[in-house]
Amino acid sequence: MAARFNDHVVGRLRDGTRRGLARLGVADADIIESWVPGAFELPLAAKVLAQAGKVDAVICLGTVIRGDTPHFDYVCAEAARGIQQAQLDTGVPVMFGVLTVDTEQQALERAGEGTDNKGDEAAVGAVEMALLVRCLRG
Ligand code: INI
Repeated sequence: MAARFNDHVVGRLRDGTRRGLARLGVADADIIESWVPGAFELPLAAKVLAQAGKVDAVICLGTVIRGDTPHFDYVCAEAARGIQQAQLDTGVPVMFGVLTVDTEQQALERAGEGTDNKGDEAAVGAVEMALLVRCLRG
């Protein structure tokens, strides 16, 4: 689940996520990619997808860059809170692959071409948590 706001960065997070999933053996055909307007909308879309019962994990990607107003704080806080709530409510792991940064430069540094990419980190976390949840359920 990816947020279009700052999509020049989020596209790089998406690419990092796909590289990470491919490295871990996840087939392209097993990935559902959907977009929402901004990070604020990630929790609802993640929860609906998780509730549909078709996925082992959800990866939320977004980039929130601090501006001159408190808007940043509201978007970050609600994205983080809602994403955590989505995984607790559904029992499906939901990864927080959302950059919360002061500058675009900081965002780009965390959306690199290798494993220096928050999307890659989220991919690794999603596979680990999906396997763990499956194992714990027996
Ligand atoms: N959404 C983001 O994903 N990143 C941002 O940096 C951002 N800023 O700066 O405003 C942002 N705002 C939009 C927000 O996520 C919602 O889409 C919007 O408020 C409509 O609900």
